[in-house]
Amino acid sequence: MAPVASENATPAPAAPDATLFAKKAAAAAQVFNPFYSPFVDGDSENDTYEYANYKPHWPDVKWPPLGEIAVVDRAQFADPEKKALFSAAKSVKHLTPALGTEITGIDLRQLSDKQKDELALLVAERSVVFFRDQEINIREQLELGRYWGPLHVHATTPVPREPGLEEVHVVYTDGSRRPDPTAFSKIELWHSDVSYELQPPSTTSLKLIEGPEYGGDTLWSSGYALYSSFSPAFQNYLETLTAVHSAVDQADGNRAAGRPVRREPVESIHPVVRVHPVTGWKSVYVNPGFTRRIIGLPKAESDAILNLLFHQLSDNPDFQVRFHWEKNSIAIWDNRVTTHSATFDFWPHTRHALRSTPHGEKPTSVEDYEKATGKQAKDRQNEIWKQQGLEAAAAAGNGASKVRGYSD
Ligand SMILES: O=C(O)CCC(=O)C(=O)O
Ligand SMILES: [Fe+2]
Repeated sequence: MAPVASENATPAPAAPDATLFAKKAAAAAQVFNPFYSPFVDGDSENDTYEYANYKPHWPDVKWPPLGEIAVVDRAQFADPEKKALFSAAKSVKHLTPALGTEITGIDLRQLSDKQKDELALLVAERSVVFFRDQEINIREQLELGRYWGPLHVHATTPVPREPGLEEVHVVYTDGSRRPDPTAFSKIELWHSDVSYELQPPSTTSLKLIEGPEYGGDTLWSSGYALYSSFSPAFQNYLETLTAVHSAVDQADGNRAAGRPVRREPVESIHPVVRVHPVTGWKSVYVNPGFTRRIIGLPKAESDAILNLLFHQLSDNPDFQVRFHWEKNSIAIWDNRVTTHSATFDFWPHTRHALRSTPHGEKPTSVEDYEKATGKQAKDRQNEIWKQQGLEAAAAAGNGASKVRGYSD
């Protein structure tokens, strides 16, 4: 079945095809807003699809609120050179200067604890790390996630039909629903997972188990790079701010779609700039999906600042990496220092992925990090320039030359 748009582009047939029109009408009626997982009717008995047991399911259950959870960041135990991980790999390739590294020659089922610690550190530094051809199954993927932190269970997004997998977040769309561009804008799809929680996620993994040959890419944007991009005075100002992250709209959307909300929605106040506990680097921690306002500022100022941050993270390709998935690709990202957004250009193909989501620490402001550790929080870009023997100010330009070259 071809997308409706391209069918419309072809010349009309001599005689109207009633079946085709009926199909088009049905498809047009069954649209979805990707901000909320599309409802797929659960006919589990007659489903011959290979991964039918991992198709989305919304159990009608109630869970208590989440309390504080003890977490230990495994990356702090890692060899900074990551020799155990890198010596086992066939290749380690950085994809952009800001973020994203692809590793080949590693089977994620075979990692030693030492290698898992090093991988957590690599993810903290490079923000997202990709692997292909991974046979790891969802229970093993959960175990790997659990090594990095206690697993989050989502209040609204689907879990697999198969019982006992409530810690899995299912990503699933197929030809029965078409993304509805009237229901969402691209910018609002950028998010950091469940950032409204008191202890939002850290080293998160998503494995694609079925997907289109092309399309359905995911983009990540670096909060470290976003921080580094601003002037020192604006960086200092952002470091003084906190913002509200809210689960309310997500819960309301689910209720409106007739689906259960398993845990009542929460709102949390997090620092606008958080420090990664292991790298010590500063990262802008707001996202269009869940960050609603900056505390204590006039609304116009809060809106203007959030608008700038949201537009920069979603518009600026220098902060981003884009990954094309293949079946059995897995991405592991640090939700503390990135935002991400999927593309929805692959209808009517099926795309199906499973996520394991460890809790991280309560986000730490620059002030709290420096008080607690006695260390100075760092700007990642400055640290890289220093390693390269460059003065940060010189590398950033000292303002002497304002010629705007635009060469083609
Ligand atoms: O579909 C994707 O690529 C990403 C979906 C998503 O945002 C997630 O699983 O966290
Ligand atoms: Fe996400």
